[in-house]
Amino acid sequence: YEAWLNYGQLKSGSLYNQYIDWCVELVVTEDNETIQAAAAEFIQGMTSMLGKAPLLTAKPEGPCIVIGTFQGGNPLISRVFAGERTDSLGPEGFLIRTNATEQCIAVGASTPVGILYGVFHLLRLIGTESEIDALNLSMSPVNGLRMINHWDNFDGSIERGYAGRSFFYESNQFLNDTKRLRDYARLMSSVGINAISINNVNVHELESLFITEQYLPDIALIAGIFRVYGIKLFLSANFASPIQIGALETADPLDPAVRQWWKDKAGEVYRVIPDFGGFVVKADSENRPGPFTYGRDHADGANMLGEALEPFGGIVIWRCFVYNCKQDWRDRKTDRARAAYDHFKPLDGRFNDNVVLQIKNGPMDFQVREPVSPLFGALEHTNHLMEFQIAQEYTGQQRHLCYLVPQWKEVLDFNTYAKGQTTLVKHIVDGSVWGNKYNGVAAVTNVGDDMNWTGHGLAQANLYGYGRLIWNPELTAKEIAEEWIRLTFGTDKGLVVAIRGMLMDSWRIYESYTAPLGVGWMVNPDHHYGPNVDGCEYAKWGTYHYADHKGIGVDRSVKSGTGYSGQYMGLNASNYENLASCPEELLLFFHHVPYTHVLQSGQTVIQHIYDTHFEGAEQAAQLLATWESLEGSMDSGLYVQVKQRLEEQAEHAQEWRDRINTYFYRKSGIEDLKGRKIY
Ligand code: GCW
Repeated sequence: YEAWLNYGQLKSGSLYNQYIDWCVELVVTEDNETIQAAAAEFIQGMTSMLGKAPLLTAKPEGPCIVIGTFQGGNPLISRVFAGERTDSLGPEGFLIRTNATEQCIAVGASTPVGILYGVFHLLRLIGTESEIDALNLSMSPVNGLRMINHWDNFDGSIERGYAGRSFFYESNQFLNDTKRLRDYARLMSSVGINAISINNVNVHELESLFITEQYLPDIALIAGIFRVYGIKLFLSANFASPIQIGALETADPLDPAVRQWWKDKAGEVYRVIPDFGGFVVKADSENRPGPFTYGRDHADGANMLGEALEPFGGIVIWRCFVYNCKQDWRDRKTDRARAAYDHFKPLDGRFNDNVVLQIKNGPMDFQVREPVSPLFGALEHTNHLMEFQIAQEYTGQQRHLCYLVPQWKEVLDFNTYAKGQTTLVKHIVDGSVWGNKYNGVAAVTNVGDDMNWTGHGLAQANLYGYGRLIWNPELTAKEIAEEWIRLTFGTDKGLVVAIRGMLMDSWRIYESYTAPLGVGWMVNPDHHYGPNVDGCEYAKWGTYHYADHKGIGVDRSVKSGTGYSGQYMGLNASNYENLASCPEELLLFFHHVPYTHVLQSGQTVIQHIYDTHFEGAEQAAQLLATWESLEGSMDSGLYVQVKQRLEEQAEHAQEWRDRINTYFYRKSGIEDLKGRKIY
């Protein structure tokens, strides 16, 4: 339950002595709830890690830890950071300095939340057993908004939730479990999350009422807990609210009465929650209402809400997941991959300053492998956020191990060629390329009321890793994995290396026994779990692989296909366009090829499918074997829980292997060169 904040007892030794020496006293002089929360966290963490509580004091008598804002009047902080240039730290950054003369380790920041982040960092250093004798650190988050989206429903269910039920609601009531909410806020804040939307983007009837006086007091309670930890609360809003919960007959964004309704509504919300973050909106997407009903476009819709929130400093986060979800599978012209770009690129420059578009990382929907959405780089005059999915909807639903940080890193490191030869996605989303006022990353979370938050114990690494990565996209996936393991399991070398290896290999393993070469979607419709090669093939959702007896893949070239590859810039467009230069992991995303097409490895596509599926299933079994070798070196409850999931994964990987191999063997009639068993 404590996850990476379990603050396990450290072993005695030289580092332990170092920590004991420095942490005799904790000096705090400011009476601010966030700084007090930081102090409480430090005392809890140190007491648990060292078995000895630091003494809280305003005047130290010897070596100490001191925390405070630069302008907060603490003389020790003033002396340690005298003459320091602190403006570039920003409102959320912090400094940590070991000062031998003053006999202290000082955590300084411009704001209380900076102090809190600094304290969490110091605890992380100690928890991972790092030296603290000579610290000289300056850290600030790279991304402005570091957001979590919940898809929790008021009835307690969670759309695409794989870790139990909601801990916000049950049976259309607020649970108001303040302890759990506070612990959740601590977890999120410890990895730098500063914004959380607490209800599903599919806003149903009762959730539409969240912005009324009936429920605002409950929401305010959650916002109050979040506030202490530097987190702004957001709500998903129903675009049709003026009709649904107001007395209007239209939700037309250009209708003056509708505009006034939203302005009044914003006023009501801010009276109860003065620092309310704003609205997240899924409009004209998968049957949700939106401006299209009134012949208006997304800029009209988003700007109307922007205008209403503007006087209060709120923002509108408007999702770009807009596509035709009633496609006829016979229609080979419409390409869902094109949709976000086709809808939003023409609107670039028309959005208000406090409107932020939220774009899924890929053009389809969080598949195990997709190209990066071509909207990154294409929007020069519009605030926008990246949207990732921590919830493993298509990546094993927290029953399979799939550490997603390497995937997210690939996306962030992608070169768009948008402004010169090197224009990486991470520099677009952090706002530095176009100078966006609002920037950052959001992600659909993977938590629920399961005791361990994420169902699969190792899925906590994705939650932790998401926060750490978007705070600083320069961290490597391996560093992040290692940090998480050390904080969660302790610093035993063998354990760290083994679990790190499992995490680092897991995405590739999952990819290899599921959908080959970027084609995606070979899952059961509705719940999206498990193999079903044709599960989405004749569906209305625009999700096809077009396998026949000769070949497979979607031709998205400009020359002969849907033209999607033409949405990219620079070398990307030509690389994807041409079969010869298309990166092979995305081959079937961009091209339809015969099974006999020869890959760079010298193997045919069909043989590649057979090989990767056999290997993937073997590697899944190996994950289990590695885990079993760790028995006895960790808490047995955790060991058993993860073991059960890995057993399921190993077994289920065989199902994937056999279904996919059999399907393609029967379609193609081509034998496996290695003569393995295919059914
Ligand atoms: O991937 C799809 C999911 C839906 C989800 C939608 C979205 C919240 O299957 O469950 O709806 O994406 O992102 O809006």
